[in-house]
Amino acid sequence: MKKLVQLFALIFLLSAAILFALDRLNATQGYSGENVLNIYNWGDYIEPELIDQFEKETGIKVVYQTFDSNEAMMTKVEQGGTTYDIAVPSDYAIAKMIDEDLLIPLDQSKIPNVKHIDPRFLDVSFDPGNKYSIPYFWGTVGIVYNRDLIGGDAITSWKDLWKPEYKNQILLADGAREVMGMSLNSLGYSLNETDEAKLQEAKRNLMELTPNIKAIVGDEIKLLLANEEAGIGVVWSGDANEIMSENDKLDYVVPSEGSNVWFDNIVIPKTAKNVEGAHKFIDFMLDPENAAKNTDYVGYSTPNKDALRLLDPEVAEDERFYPGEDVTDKLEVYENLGKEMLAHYNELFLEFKMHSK
Ligand code: N2P
Repeated sequence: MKKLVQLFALIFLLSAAILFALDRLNATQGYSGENVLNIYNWGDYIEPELIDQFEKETGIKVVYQTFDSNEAMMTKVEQGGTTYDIAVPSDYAIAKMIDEDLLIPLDQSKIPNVKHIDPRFLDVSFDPGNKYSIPYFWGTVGIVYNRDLIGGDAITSWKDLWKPEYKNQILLADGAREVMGMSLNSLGYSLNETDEAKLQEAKRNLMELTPNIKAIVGDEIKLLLANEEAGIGVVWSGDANEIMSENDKLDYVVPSEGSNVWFDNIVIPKTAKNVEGAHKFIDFMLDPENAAKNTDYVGYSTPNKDALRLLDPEVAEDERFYPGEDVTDKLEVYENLGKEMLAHYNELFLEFKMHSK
């Protein structure tokens, strides 16, 4: 009997050892734990081939998820349910995440390719010294319109969108800052306004736009506009760039009242499990050839000066998508207005959204 117990104990120990060894083997082969990289990025915001290439070069398996607004992304990261190793917030969202201690300081020694970034995009106010974030893409918010569908005059201002002839013609990107910013700018206010009376005025102004709104949508906005389901879209510049190459009746304008210039940077959330892999990914995306390939595919503006040199000169010279500092200096970056004010912007936007359904 004693022998039998010893035998069972031995079998138990041996199987435990085998299971442990198998688990280690898996980990080094990229099936679990350390060799997985969880990426959380905007929709349509990476050349898929680069993910394959990164996996091949590093042996790291990428798990990829997308979002379509900073607000949606921040809620998910704050909840902490999924532990992302990489996220790509915009300027004000980065400042907010730093404030809330949601990000890991970067180890600059592991990101030598940062030397390819145009200094104009480094050491900016939302992340002094790039302690937490590295530039990925940048752009503006503006209006894409279909010359044939809207007829008449070209659109030049935010105010134009309220014209009665654009009934049921407008698609809006689904972002609280973008839509509230559009309304504030059209009234001549800053898109960082915090005065309650002006914010309420901006909401009422949006309510008046309702008859012209066809839908408030995510990434499908590009398909709908390219397929001429609507004549006008309030979009991020790169989305306009992408569909303009598919439909030559489309044009893009940054409205005369002013607009938003934004910067999307890569960060490592505090909950990251693969910090080493995250640094490798950041450096990989900064390699000029990879960045050029990425830019070609997504259509957004690259902050990578050495990638820009590898692109068709027509791309880099297109003032609509690479406006000079003289233009961008007149545009506003969304400021981190603080947790409560940002929540308030969300509420006002949601009230408008419910109303426009
Ligand atoms: C990509 C969205 C671009 C993000 N679909 C603008 N910050």
